[in-house]
Amino acid sequence: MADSTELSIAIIGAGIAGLTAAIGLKRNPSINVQIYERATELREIGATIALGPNGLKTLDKLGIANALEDSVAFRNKSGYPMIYKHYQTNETVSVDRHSDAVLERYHTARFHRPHLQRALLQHVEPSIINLNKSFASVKQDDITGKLLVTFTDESTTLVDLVLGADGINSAVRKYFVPTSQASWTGWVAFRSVFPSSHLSHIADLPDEAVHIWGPDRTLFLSPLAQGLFTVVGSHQSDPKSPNAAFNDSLWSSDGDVSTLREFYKDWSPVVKAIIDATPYTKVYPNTAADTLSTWIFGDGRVTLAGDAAHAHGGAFAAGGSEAIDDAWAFSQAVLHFFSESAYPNDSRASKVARALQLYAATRQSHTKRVQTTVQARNARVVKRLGEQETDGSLRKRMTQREDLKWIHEHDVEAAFKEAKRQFLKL
Ligand SMILES: Cc1cc2nc3c(=O)[nH]c(=O)nc-3n(C[C@H](O)[C@H](O)[C@H](O)COP(=O)(O)OP(=O)(O)OC[C@H]3O[C@@H](n4cnc5c(N)ncnc54)[C@H](O)[C@@H]3O)c2cc1C
Ligand SMILES: *[C@@H]1O[C@H](CO)[C@@H](O)[C@H](O)[C@H]1NC(C)=O
Ligand SMILES: *[C@@H]1O[C@H](CO)[C@@H](O)[C@H](O)[C@H]1NC(C)=O
Ligand SMILES: *[C@@H]1O[C@H](CO)[C@@H](O)[C@H](O)[C@H]1NC(C)=O
Ligand SMILES: *[C@@H]1O[C@H](CO)[C@@H](O)[C@H](O)[C@H]1NC(C)=O
Ligand SMILES: CC(=O)N[C@H]1CO[C@H](CO)[C@@H](O)[C@@H]1O
Repeated sequence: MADSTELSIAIIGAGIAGLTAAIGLKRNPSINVQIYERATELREIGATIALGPNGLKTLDKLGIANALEDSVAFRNKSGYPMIYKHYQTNETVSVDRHSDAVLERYHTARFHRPHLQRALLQHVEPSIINLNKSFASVKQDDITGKLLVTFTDESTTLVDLVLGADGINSAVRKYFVPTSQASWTGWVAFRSVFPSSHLSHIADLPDEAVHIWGPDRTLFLSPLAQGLFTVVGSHQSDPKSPNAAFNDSLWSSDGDVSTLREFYKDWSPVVKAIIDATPYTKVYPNTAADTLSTWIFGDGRVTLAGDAAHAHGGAFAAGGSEAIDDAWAFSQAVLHFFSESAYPNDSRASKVARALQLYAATRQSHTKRVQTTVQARNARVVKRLGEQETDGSLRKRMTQREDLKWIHEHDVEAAFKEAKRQFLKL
């Protein structure tokens, strides 16, 4: 008989990926899950985050329906995931559309990040979240054969499996792939979230999520739930240029609203009025890492999810949903091998290894395609820097956008079934 005792899992990072993975694993109460988070409190920081149909559907599958409610998720009745407007005329030049099959419930939604985090935390037993625990290393323990995880405060834990869900600068990823440093893409977002009441004097306020495009930058505007509004300005530099603007900015540091006012001074009156009324801004430099050749480390017992596995920065607003889909696929793969009746004669280590292979087979090629698409797009954007753009070519760029349904409507459940069929011959 194989050992029938519980499986123990350490999830590193209590972000979207880590929390969602823990929720997915709750279906088997004999699996012991602990989350280790570097932060000393689950502070509600960050600005706006979008989830597409893929992530919303996956949350629903996991029973996290509270995250889809209008009290936290903002989506518009027009049903367009995004509306593209001209920076001076305010015309709608182009729109994104959902496929007809996408239920309204899964239409792209925008969140104030703390609202989404709180919706996830409602499903996580607080006692499994260990704060002030920063991952340092993991190796095989000589006596038990288990994984010995060590934190920077020198405390340790013994587990059967480690999930590195520790974000874009993942310490777990760097531990196994020291060269995998995320680097700046040259893009900097200026984000703010504030009560819509700051804008009540503006008559033509957008009541939808709009992406306004100008020749050298864009502006994202959207109402959010609970009477909030978000403004996301942007600046693109060549990251390789030695004196690139904002090259030394720090994630979530204070920005200067007068920079925003300068950026948008030639834009439409409604944009200028909104920017004038924006009370503050924070700066978020966008970073991305190269694709990894493998997602499985530590003798088949360590893997990654979310930004840790495939950091491509904020591009296409896909990171949140991908983290959720990773977490779902990870938990399903583990549950497949660790359910009461499955594989009674296999060792725990062999089941863990196969679960991680099934997970990687479900997710790695899809997220690699997302990353390489983002890299190609970033290269095009940097190449265009400094070019004078005619109004005609701006409009052409706006209407000839790539169709990204394959990202936002990706069906992770179908991918999981296909991976099972190919990998397990089921
Ligand atoms: C504070 C914050 C604000 C953000 N705001 C936005 C936003 O406004 N808009 C947007 O589009 N995206 C934002 N993101 C990014 C977005 O959340 C991610 O792209 C996406 O959700 C992927 O989530 P993740 O769980 O993989 O990573 P993250 O959400 O980054 O979570 C990683 C978690 O791991 C923890 N961690 C890091 N290192 C260690 C370590 N060594 N040991 C233990 N724990 C560790 C971090 O503290 C964090 O809680 C933000 C991320 C963070 C951390
Ligand atoms: C976090 O852990 C360190 C090291 O153990 C400790 O010195 C510090 O006081 C802790 N911080 C909080 C807020 O608990
Ligand atoms: C901008 O466009 C929206 C809808 O497309 C419209 O409601 C609004 O009146 C316009 N505002 C201005 C200033 O033209
Ligand atoms: C950033 O650019 C400034 C000049 O604007 C330069 O002095 C500095 O060395 C650059 N820093 C980095 C990290 O490249
Ligand atoms: C497990 O092993 C037992 C004894 O060797 C055997 O009878 C049984 O068929 C095996 N079960 C599976 C699912 O392989
Ligand atoms: C263009 C459009 O359909 N806008 C709608 C967005 O949703 C609000 C209500 O949620 C409607 O009032 C707008 O007409």
